Amino acid sequence: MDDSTVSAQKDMDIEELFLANASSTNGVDEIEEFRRVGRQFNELMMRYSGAIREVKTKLEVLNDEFQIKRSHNPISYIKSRIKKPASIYEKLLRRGYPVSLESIEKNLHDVAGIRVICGYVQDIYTVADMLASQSDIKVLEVKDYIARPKSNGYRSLHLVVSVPVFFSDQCIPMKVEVQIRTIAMDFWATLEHQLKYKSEGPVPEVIAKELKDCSDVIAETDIRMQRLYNSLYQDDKFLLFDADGKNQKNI
Ligand code: 0O2
Repeated sequence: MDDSTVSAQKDMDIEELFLANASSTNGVDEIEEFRRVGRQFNELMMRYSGAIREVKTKLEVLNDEFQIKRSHNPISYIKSRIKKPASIYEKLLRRGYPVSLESIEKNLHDVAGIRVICGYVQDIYTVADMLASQSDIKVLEVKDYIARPKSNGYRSLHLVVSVPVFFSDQCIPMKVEVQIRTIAMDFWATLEHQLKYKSEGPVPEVIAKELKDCSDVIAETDIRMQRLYNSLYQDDKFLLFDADGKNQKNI
């Protein structure tokens, strides 16, 4: 299947998607089978949605506690989303994974996604540490695109965590990708994503360079804002991670 076929299917729901890709949809049994898969898919998405609520509540509680104890909210706001069926399908194909419910659970880490937007860079690591230290949270993966930004200038801290979600008859550990970034990093990533989406094919080199420059300016501004915060709240000294991920640069 080529990319144009995949994108033409963007707005279909998963049941339509499976039906559209059936080798034959004549048999009643086959249609019933796809309906069954569709129902199981919805159930799986419901479980991811439960996982998002669990992690979001944890973050909100931590933020409230921080406000009371430290008079500072590390979290400005939180966004969340369940990956759309067509994006799930597209990612499975792009990565060469089988298109099945088991494969979604096994191979995709970002079906349930939470984006945490913080004021300062230090807040990002504070929030990540507070979440990771909870006894029912298991950190499966950390990608620190702040210590090591992507070559295009993308900065953000990504955690893939597993959280137990309780249902009527069982407790299931579910994966959630938590992206934590400053307001400035989010501003850049949102606009970069839109520009990338608008440009058909790869972004022209001159635009890519301009985007990278903007990212560097934003990163420098984040550091200056952190310094301002530190100069007002002397006790909250912050060590910025260096390129090897070690705490070295005191800002
Ligand atoms: P959307 O629309 O956000 O869902 P993995 O999941 O570990 O197998 P992947 O998918 O490369 O591998 O994970 P990674 O590196 O953690 O990045 C996944 C998500 O981070 C993306 O999701 C984006 O949300 C964000 N991201 C990563 N790189 C960039 C970037 O260069 N620019 C912007 N704007 N966002 C980025 P999706 O699935 O691409 O999209």
